[in-house]
Amino acid sequence: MPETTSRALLTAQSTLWRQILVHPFVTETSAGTLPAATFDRWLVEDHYFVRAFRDFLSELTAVAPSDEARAVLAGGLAALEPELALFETEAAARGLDLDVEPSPINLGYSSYLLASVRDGWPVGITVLYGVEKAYYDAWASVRDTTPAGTPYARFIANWSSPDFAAYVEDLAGLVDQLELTRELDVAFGRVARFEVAFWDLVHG
Ligand code: MP5
Repeated sequence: MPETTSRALLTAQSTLWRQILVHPFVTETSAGTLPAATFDRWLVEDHYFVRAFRDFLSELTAVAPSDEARAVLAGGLAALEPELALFETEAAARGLDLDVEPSPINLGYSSYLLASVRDGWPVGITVLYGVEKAYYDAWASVRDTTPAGTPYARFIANWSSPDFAAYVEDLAGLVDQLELTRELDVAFGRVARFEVAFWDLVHG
């Protein structure tokens, strides 16, 4: 069977991808041992990221080449409303102010999402696939070993559910319609580096 474009992108980033899966932020969130202040830092930073990501999805939808692609992206956009509500409920329960200036890494990553759309659909959908695949792979890797009643369970469930898995597979299907180019490899590598840097930043 010939290698698909999505597989080839992942294979090229296998070292960074492994770091994403075994990052202490992920393992400690799963074990429930992540310090509350670290989770709080992540929650506030990621809330900013997800809002920028919503703008990115809207802009990417505007350049999508087919009804099929627009339908997949519409599903992703719809899922962001309950997700942002989860962030806001949790922030209120923890007494966190969400209206704070994001870190430079977060600003860089969020700005890169938006900038990638200017490079056209192939780069934009590759970036989208990377962002979602990173979260799916990380949280699915701990889904089955996370103890019941862990304080962060709803967040882990959000990105490791069967629905999210199907969405990420649909994104892979859109990427697989593209021919692999150096430009796509570079974009996917940037996403992998930003993901590790984001967790390094909040984990400290
Ligand atoms: C995601 C995220 C997943 N929330 N934060 C980072 C830093 N990377 C990926 O994206 P979404 O929009 O929450 O599914």
